[in-house]
Amino acid sequence: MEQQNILITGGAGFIGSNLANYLFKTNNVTIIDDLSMGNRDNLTSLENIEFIEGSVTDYPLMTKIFETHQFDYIFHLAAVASVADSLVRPLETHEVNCNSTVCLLELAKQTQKNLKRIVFASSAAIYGNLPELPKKETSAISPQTPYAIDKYSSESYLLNYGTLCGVPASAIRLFNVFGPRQNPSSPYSGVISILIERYKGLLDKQKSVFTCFGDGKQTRDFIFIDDVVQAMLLIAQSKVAIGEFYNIGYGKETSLNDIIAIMDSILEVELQIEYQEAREGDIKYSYCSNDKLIKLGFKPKYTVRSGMKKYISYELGELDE
Ligand code: UD2
Repeated sequence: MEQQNILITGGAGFIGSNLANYLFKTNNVTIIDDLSMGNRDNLTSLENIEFIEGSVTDYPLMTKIFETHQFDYIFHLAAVASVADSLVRPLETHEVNCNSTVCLLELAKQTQKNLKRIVFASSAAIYGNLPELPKKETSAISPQTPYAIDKYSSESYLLNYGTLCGVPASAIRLFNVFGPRQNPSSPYSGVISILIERYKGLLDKQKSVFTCFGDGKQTRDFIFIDDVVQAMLLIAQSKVAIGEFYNIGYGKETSLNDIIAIMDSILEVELQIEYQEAREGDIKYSYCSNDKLIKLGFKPKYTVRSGMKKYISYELGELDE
């Protein structure tokens, strides 16, 4: 992508900052982030980056941004990413996870003359707990939490209403993304970011125990962030992806026990595990078919293991990014 004007909402967060760090070298990037989960330090440089601290729910601010910029691409990644949070404070999370999308669409319709694509980050959560595996884009939808309902609702606004009002849009349904800059601070943070913290403790010779909810046999479609960034750019630039949604995963299931075995073997240690009751509402098995994405031209560069190696070496300071 050469010299485009790009807006990334949630650009200081895990996925947004990795995207921004890739794009800023050859593009002008505008970021809006309220720093609720993200961190300015996630951005490797502020060159070519305009950083606006604020919320996507601040409609006067969003209006000002849209009236003073012309974007080629918008990546709408800002979200309250915690399912648990959406159960505790559904009105607030609905504002961020759904209403902001309607606002962006309206503003794009009214002000953006050059817009080539808006890409929205939806979630595997919308498939819910139905037994069909792997999840295909044509699989039944069963959103069961405010978080999942909002993600599906946003997706529907984007692809249907977006098409109606002439805003070119695509949605991505993210499975379990891992990699540098994922915030491990909440119990509902990505499990691999929590595991990394436990391994750091172990390597620092502290007492370090990982709490595994359930028997560890639950599976997920873990995908390394660098491949997710490439998938997002591919979708954003593919004309056939307008009005479409894509699963983002490797199409492989890996159990939590296997993830721990991979990390143990890379680090040549043995992490202590304490098994507890499975979390209420936890999905046992989840993985996707990524055939639609592959057909679009997606060529993953990593596997779970090689992505994990890169992540571990980044976290332990051996890899300069
Ligand atoms: C993912 C998404 C979530 C939502 C959900 C929909 C992430 C980080 N979360 O949740 O936003 O879209 O999918 O289904 O991508 N676990 C432990 N110990 C821990 C933490 C987690 O055993 O300290 C288990 C957890 O119970 C689960 C597995 O690890 O069985 C993966 O947990 P997760 O929170 O990383 O991801 P997931 O798929 O539950």
